[in-house]
Amino acid sequence: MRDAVTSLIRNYDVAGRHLDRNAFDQLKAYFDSGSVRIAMAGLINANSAAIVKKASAQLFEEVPELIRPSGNAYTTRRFSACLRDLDYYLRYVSYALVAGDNNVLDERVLQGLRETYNSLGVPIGPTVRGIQIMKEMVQAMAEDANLAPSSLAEAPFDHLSRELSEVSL
Ligand SMILES: CCC1=C(C)/C(=C/C2=NC(=C\c3[nH]c(/C=C4\NC(=O)[C@H](C)[C@H]4CC)c(C)c3CCC(=O)O)/C(CCC(=O)O)=C2C)NC1=O
Repeated sequence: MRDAVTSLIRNYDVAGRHLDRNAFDQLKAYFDSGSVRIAMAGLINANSAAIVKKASAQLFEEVPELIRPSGNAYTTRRFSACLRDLDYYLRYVSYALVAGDNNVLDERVLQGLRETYNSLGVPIGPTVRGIQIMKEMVQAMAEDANLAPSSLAEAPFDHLSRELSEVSL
Protein backbone atom coordinates (compact mmCIF):
# COMPACT_ATOMS: atom_id res chain seq x y z
CA MET A 1 0.00 0.00 0.00
CA ARG A 2 1.42 3.38 -0.95
CA ASP A 3 0.75 7.00 -0.05
CA ALA A 4 1.75 10.22 -1.81
CA VAL A 5 5.17 10.25 -0.14
CA THR A 6 6.11 6.60 -0.59
CA SER A 7 4.90 6.66 -4.22
CA LEU A 8 7.07 9.65 -4.97
CA ILE A 9 10.14 8.22 -3.25
CA ARG A 10 9.61 4.92 -5.03
CA ASN A 11 9.59 6.63 -8.43
CA TYR A 12 12.76 8.58 -7.70
CA ASP A 13 14.49 5.54 -6.25
CA VAL A 14 13.64 3.40 -9.28
CA ALA A 15 15.19 6.09 -11.48
CA GLY A 16 18.16 6.53 -9.10
CA ARG A 17 17.52 10.26 -8.95
CA HIS A 18 17.82 12.85 -6.21
CA LEU A 19 14.63 14.62 -5.24
CA ASP A 20 14.30 17.67 -7.48
CA ARG A 21 12.23 20.80 -7.68
CA ASN A 22 9.27 18.93 -9.09
CA ALA A 23 9.42 16.41 -6.24
CA PHE A 24 9.48 19.15 -3.65
CA ASP A 25 6.54 20.91 -5.30
CA GLN A 26 4.54 17.69 -5.19
CA LEU A 27 5.48 17.02 -1.58
CA LYS A 28 4.60 20.55 -0.59
CA ALA A 29 1.20 20.30 -2.28
CA TYR A 30 0.52 17.07 -0.40
CA PHE A 31 1.51 18.46 3.00
CA ASP A 32 -0.27 21.77 2.39
CA SER A 33 -3.50 19.91 1.70
CA GLY A 34 -2.98 17.58 4.66
CA SER A 35 -5.29 19.16 7.20
CA VAL A 36 -8.11 19.43 4.64
CA ARG A 37 -7.68 15.77 3.67
CA ILE A 38 -7.81 14.71 7.32
CA ALA A 39 -10.86 16.87 7.99
CA MET A 40 -12.63 15.39 4.95
CA ALA A 41 -11.89 11.86 6.12
CA GLY A 42 -13.24 12.84 9.54
CA LEU A 43 -16.39 14.19 7.95
CA ILE A 44 -16.88 10.94 6.01
CA ASN A 45 -16.28 8.74 9.02
CA ALA A 46 -18.58 10.73 11.28
CA ASN A 47 -21.40 10.58 8.73
CA SER A 48 -20.82 7.29 6.94
CA ALA A 49 -24.11 5.65 7.99
CA ALA A 50 -26.15 8.67 6.94
CA ILE A 51 -24.29 9.01 3.64
CA VAL A 52 -24.85 5.34 2.75
CA LYS A 53 -28.51 5.55 3.74
CA LYS A 54 -29.21 8.69 1.74
CA ALA A 55 -27.14 7.67 -1.26
CA SER A 56 -28.79 4.25 -1.49
CA ALA A 57 -32.26 5.80 -1.16
CA GLN A 58 -31.46 8.16 -4.02
CA LEU A 59 -29.99 5.33 -6.12
CA PHE A 60 -33.08 3.14 -5.63
CA GLU A 61 -35.27 6.09 -6.51
CA GLU A 62 -33.31 6.71 -9.70
CA VAL A 63 -33.05 3.00 -10.62
CA PRO A 64 -36.10 1.34 -9.01
CA GLU A 65 -35.60 -1.92 -10.98
CA LEU A 66 -32.73 -2.76 -8.60
CA ILE A 67 -35.12 -3.54 -5.75
CA ARG A 68 -37.86 -5.17 -7.81
CA PRO A 69 -38.06 -8.99 -7.81
CA SER A 70 -35.76 -9.33 -10.84
CA GLY A 71 -33.30 -6.75 -9.49
CA ASN A 72 -29.87 -7.49 -8.08
CA ALA A 73 -30.54 -5.71 -4.76
CA TYR A 74 -33.85 -7.55 -4.23
CA THR A 75 -34.11 -9.73 -1.07
CA THR A 76 -32.91 -8.54 2.30
CA ARG A 77 -29.57 -10.29 1.93
CA ARG A 78 -28.70 -8.66 -1.36
CA PHE A 79 -30.08 -5.28 -0.29
CA SER A 80 -27.75 -5.42 2.72
CA ALA A 81 -24.83 -6.52 0.55
CA CYS A 82 -25.42 -3.49 -1.66
CA LEU A 83 -25.41 -1.06 1.27
CA ARG A 84 -22.38 -2.79 2.71
CA ASP A 85 -20.54 -2.33 -0.61
CA LEU A 86 -21.33 1.39 -0.57
CA ASP A 87 -19.94 1.59 2.95
CA TYR A 88 -16.76 -0.22 1.81
CA TYR A 89 -16.29 2.35 -0.94
CA LEU A 90 -16.76 5.20 1.47
CA ARG A 91 -14.35 3.80 4.04
CA TYR A 92 -11.62 3.12 1.48
CA VAL A 93 -12.15 6.56 -0.09
CA SER A 94 -11.38 8.06 3.32
CA TYR A 95 -8.15 6.04 3.47
CA ALA A 96 -7.18 7.17 -0.04
CA LEU A 97 -7.90 10.79 0.88
CA VAL A 98 -5.59 10.64 3.86
CA ALA A 99 -2.93 8.79 1.84
CA GLY A 100 -3.20 11.27 -1.02
CA ASP A 101 -2.90 8.24 -3.31
CA ASN A 102 -5.35 5.83 -4.93
CA ASN A 103 -3.10 2.81 -4.60
CA VAL A 104 -5.04 1.52 -1.57
CA LEU A 105 -8.14 1.37 -3.78
CA ASP A 106 -6.34 -0.70 -6.41
CA GLU A 107 -4.88 -3.11 -3.88
CA ARG A 108 -7.74 -3.53 -1.41
CA VAL A 109 -10.93 -2.80 -3.32
CA LEU A 110 -10.66 -3.05 -7.07
CA GLN A 111 -8.62 -6.20 -7.49
CA GLY A 112 -10.92 -8.85 -8.94
CA LEU A 113 -14.02 -6.79 -8.19
CA ARG A 114 -15.30 -6.49 -11.75
CA GLU A 115 -15.04 -10.24 -12.18
CA THR A 116 -16.90 -10.86 -8.91
CA TYR A 117 -19.61 -8.38 -9.87
CA ASN A 118 -19.97 -9.86 -13.33
CA SER A 119 -20.24 -13.41 -12.02
CA LEU A 120 -22.94 -12.38 -9.50
CA GLY A 121 -24.80 -10.14 -11.93
CA VAL A 122 -24.15 -7.02 -9.84
CA PRO A 123 -24.73 -4.21 -12.35
CA ILE A 124 -21.71 -1.93 -12.75
CA GLY A 125 -23.53 1.14 -14.09
CA PRO A 126 -25.79 1.61 -11.04
CA THR A 127 -22.87 0.84 -8.71
CA VAL A 128 -20.88 3.63 -10.33
CA ARG A 129 -23.91 5.90 -10.01
CA GLY A 130 -24.04 5.08 -6.28
CA ILE A 131 -20.37 6.02 -5.95
CA GLN A 132 -21.00 9.29 -7.78
CA ILE A 133 -23.98 10.14 -5.56
CA MET A 134 -21.78 9.64 -2.50
CA LYS A 135 -19.13 11.86 -4.07
CA GLU A 136 -21.66 14.63 -4.59
CA MET A 137 -22.82 14.30 -0.96
CA VAL A 138 -19.30 14.38 0.45
CA GLN A 139 -18.41 17.42 -1.64
CA ALA A 140 -21.53 19.24 -0.49
CA MET A 141 -20.69 18.40 3.12
CA ALA A 142 -17.11 19.60 2.63
CA GLU A 143 -18.41 22.89 1.22
CA ASP A 144 -20.77 23.32 4.17
CA ALA A 145 -17.81 22.73 6.48
CA ASN A 146 -15.70 25.27 4.53
CA LEU A 147 -13.17 22.63 3.54
CA ALA A 148 -11.47 23.95 0.43
CA PRO A 149 -10.91 22.90 -2.20
CA SER A 150 -13.83 20.47 -1.97
CA SER A 151 -12.64 19.03 -5.28
CA LEU A 152 -9.96 17.16 -3.29
CA ALA A 153 -12.70 14.66 -2.50
CA GLU A 154 -13.24 13.85 -6.17
CA ALA A 155 -10.14 11.85 -7.04
CA PRO A 156 -10.74 8.64 -5.07
CA PHE A 157 -14.44 8.41 -6.00
CA ASP A 158 -13.60 9.03 -9.65
CA HIS A 159 -10.80 6.49 -9.55
CA LEU A 160 -13.20 3.82 -8.26
CA SER A 161 -15.80 4.75 -10.88
CA ARG A 162 -13.31 4.79 -13.72
CA GLU A 163 -11.65 1.51 -12.83
CA LEU A 164 -14.94 -0.27 -12.21
CA SER A 165 -16.42 0.86 -15.49
CA GLU A 166 -13.10 0.56 -17.32
CA VAL A 167 -13.79 3.81 -19.08
CA SER A 168 -10.54 5.08 -20.51
CA LEU A 169 -9.26 8.44 -19.28
C1 LIG B 1 -13.42 -4.05 0.72
C2 LIG B 1 -13.49 -4.49 -0.64
C3 LIG B 1 -14.69 -5.35 -0.99
C4 LIG B 1 -15.67 -5.05 -1.90
C5 LIG B 1 -15.80 -3.81 -2.71
C6 LIG B 1 -16.58 -6.16 -1.94
C7 LIG B 1 -17.66 -6.29 -2.79
C8 LIG B 1 -18.51 -7.43 -2.97
N1 LIG B 1 -19.83 -7.29 -3.21
C9 LIG B 1 -20.40 -8.53 -3.32
C10 LIG B 1 -21.76 -8.84 -3.52
C11 LIG B 1 -22.83 -7.95 -3.78
N2 LIG B 1 -22.77 -6.62 -4.09
C12 LIG B 1 -24.03 -6.12 -4.32
C13 LIG B 1 -24.24 -4.73 -4.67
C14 LIG B 1 -25.21 -4.11 -5.44
N3 LIG B 1 -26.23 -4.69 -6.11
C15 LIG B 1 -26.97 -3.76 -6.76
O1 LIG B 1 -27.96 -4.00 -7.46
C16 LIG B 1 -26.45 -2.40 -6.55
C17 LIG B 1 -26.19 -1.68 -7.85
C18 LIG B 1 -25.19 -2.65 -5.73
C19 LIG B 1 -25.14 -1.72 -4.48
C20 LIG B 1 -24.89 -0.30 -4.85
C21 LIG B 1 -24.95 -7.18 -4.11
C22 LIG B 1 -26.46 -7.14 -4.20
C23 LIG B 1 -24.19 -8.34 -3.78
C24 LIG B 1 -24.72 -9.73 -3.50
C25 LIG B 1 -24.93 -10.47 -4.81
C26 LIG B 1 -25.30 -11.90 -4.63
O2 LIG B 1 -24.78 -12.55 -3.71
O3 LIG B 1 -26.12 -12.37 -5.39
C27 LIG B 1 -19.37 -9.51 -3.18
C28 LIG B 1 -19.55 -11.01 -3.25
C29 LIG B 1 -19.44 -11.67 -1.90
C30 LIG B 1 -20.42 -11.13 -0.90
O4 LIG B 1 -21.64 -11.16 -1.16
O5 LIG B 1 -19.97 -10.65 0.12
C31 LIG B 1 -18.19 -8.83 -2.98
C32 LIG B 1 -16.81 -9.43 -2.84
N4 LIG B 1 -16.13 -7.10 -1.03
C33 LIG B 1 -14.99 -6.63 -0.44
O6 LIG B 1 -14.33 -7.22 0.45
